[in-house]
Amino acid sequence: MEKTFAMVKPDGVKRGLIGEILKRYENKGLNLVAAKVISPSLDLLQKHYEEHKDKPFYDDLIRYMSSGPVFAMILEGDNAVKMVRLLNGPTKIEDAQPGTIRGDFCTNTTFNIVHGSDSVESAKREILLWFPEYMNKI
Ligand code: YYY
Ligand code: MG
Repeated sequence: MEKTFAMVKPDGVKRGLIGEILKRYENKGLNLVAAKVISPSLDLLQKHYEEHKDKPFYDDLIRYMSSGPVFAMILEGDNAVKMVRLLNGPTKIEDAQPGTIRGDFCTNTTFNIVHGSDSVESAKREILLWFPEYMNKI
């Protein structure tokens, strides 16, 4: 069964949306395999967003992601990687339709409430980064 890494970002946690977001993933048929509330270290965030380190939005992104605890999850199901990204909605907020998490709960591309791995390879990398205790289980 395919696994992916997903996360409710700091504003989602602050706004009390963990339950709402998890419900959407579970309603779709994805199963929660592991979860934790964590205040990520700068080192963890820099590793997580390594691919974006030279982008103009990088500093704002790291500042935002350091602004409070996040809810980190491993979800499992058919096409889990793709399904989470469909439920999350597109990165560019103007393209996020109502019915998606980003489309329903945010107005800004940076403060976009949720993360989902973009490929099976990224999912493996991110699961090991955020859940190192999972090392022997994927
Ligand atoms: O995978 P996803 O989160 O949908 O987008 P990425 O292209 O990986 O960018 C990571 C993160 O960076 C995004 O969730 C918001 C922020 N960001 C931004 O603030 N401005 C952009 N033009 C692109 C991305
Ligand atoms: Mg991404």
